[in-house]
Amino acid sequence: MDYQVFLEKPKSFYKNYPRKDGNIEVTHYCPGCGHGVVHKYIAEALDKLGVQDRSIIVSPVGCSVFAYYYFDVGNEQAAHGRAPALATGIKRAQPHSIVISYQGDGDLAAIGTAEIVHAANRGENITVFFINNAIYGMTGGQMAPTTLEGQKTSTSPLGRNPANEGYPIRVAELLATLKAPTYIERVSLHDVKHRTQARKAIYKALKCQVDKKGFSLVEILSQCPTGWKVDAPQSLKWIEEKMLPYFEVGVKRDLTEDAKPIDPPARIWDTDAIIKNLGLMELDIRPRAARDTILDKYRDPRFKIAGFGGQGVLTMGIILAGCGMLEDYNVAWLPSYGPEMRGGTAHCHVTISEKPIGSPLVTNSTVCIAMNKPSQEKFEKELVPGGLLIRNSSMIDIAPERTDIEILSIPATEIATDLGSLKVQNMVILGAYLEKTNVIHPDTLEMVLRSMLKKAALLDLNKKAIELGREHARKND
Ligand SMILES: Cc1ncc(C[n+]2csc(CCOP(=O)(O)OP(=O)(O)O)c2C)c(N)n1
Ligand code: SF4
Repeated sequence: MDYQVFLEKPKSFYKNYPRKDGNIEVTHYCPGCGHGVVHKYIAEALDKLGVQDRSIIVSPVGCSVFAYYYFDVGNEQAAHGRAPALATGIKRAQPHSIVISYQGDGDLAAIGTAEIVHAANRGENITVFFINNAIYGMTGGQMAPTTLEGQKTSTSPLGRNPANEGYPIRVAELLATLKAPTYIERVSLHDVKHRTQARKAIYKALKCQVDKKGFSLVEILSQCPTGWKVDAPQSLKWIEEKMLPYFEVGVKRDLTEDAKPIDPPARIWDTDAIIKNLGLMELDIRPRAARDTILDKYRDPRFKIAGFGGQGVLTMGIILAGCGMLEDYNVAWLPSYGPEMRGGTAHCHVTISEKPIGSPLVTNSTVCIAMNKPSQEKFEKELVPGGLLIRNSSMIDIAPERTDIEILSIPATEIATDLGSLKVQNMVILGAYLEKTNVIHPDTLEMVLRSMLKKAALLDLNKKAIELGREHARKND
């Protein structure tokens, strides 16, 4: 007998969920939880729109953090509340991708209030699914910004009192007051009729993004039987009786018909325009180090630059990143602040690469610049074999331990002192590095310095320091 399958799992789900050994067919959600229903509607919509292979879901912090075990699409997991910011970055870097920010009410409306408001206000072409279950589910039922007046939670044991905790926030209405969003609707999961509408809204929000029409958000009133301490059927009644009167379902904003599809500009940052703005037009053609002359071992450098606060290590990182940017490399600069502002140690991570950069964090550096002894002790060991250690020998009285790396010692503090300013010890080192590796064209460095240093005397001093660094590297090579 021939069978025809009418009900099947959406293709945008994995066939099995091997999150844990044993039951590979079910999710980790509590019985009766609304998250699973919403997941299903999203997966169905992705199938229907034919965008599974270019979709990326940003998981939040909350019960739905494990979305990556279920959806067979790309995934990034954001820090608490930051999903719209991460989604923005992904969408801008990969405009063709379909990016979903999936968030609970603790995540979106408490710790992440700023991120969602600004993503909506910028009209990012992303889709947000906002699960409003009036509580923090994952952490055991604390009060959320959407907790109802009088609702008892573990942190409002006498019931939410607006005089103490404010009123429940109506996120859909709040965001609908902004000018930029295209589509915002609130739906509910409490009965079949409302679930049908939820399914449609989820599809429509995703279609809005596929059609490049801008920011869309669906707020979903979703049951959390565990947090509400009721059983599954009672949780549906709870939505109907308690939530619906305050959180009115319906469309809050819909410009999907009128909105014109927006194609993102090919480049978000127009470096040529920036150069003009900085008054550097006379160098019309951006210089580039002749890339084919750079030795393979110096290509795509990943730096750890470290020293005392005041030795200019963060500035050195910014200058290097700025140079890389002007030469059309991908760049990342990640400072590590701390008590260094008052004279402790400081360091930064810098990557300059022809390839896309997965993370700004540098763990296996190819270049370590140590401006003082603790920096050499700490970061020398992170260098890859064959990596380059540049050490400020004025401040480091111990020899490097590694024998499998290249070492360039330079008395940068002494040279800078002789020049009359301790402040340029970083420039001495920078000059030495660039002379040795030829990664950045000298004219590029000058352009960056001129954009940062407006006083001619200061520019001259820095240029002299760089030249002395170069000279030292030439003599000691
Ligand atoms: C920075 C940070 N603060 C707090 C937490 C603890 N935490 C984990 S989940 C969560 C709340 C999640 O609630 P909600 O967003 O409503 O999602 P639900 O679990 O209800 O789906 C909190 C506060 C955390 N992981 N990280
Ligand atoms: S705690 Fe609530 S939101 Fe979390 S999985 Fe259980 S029912 Fe769902």
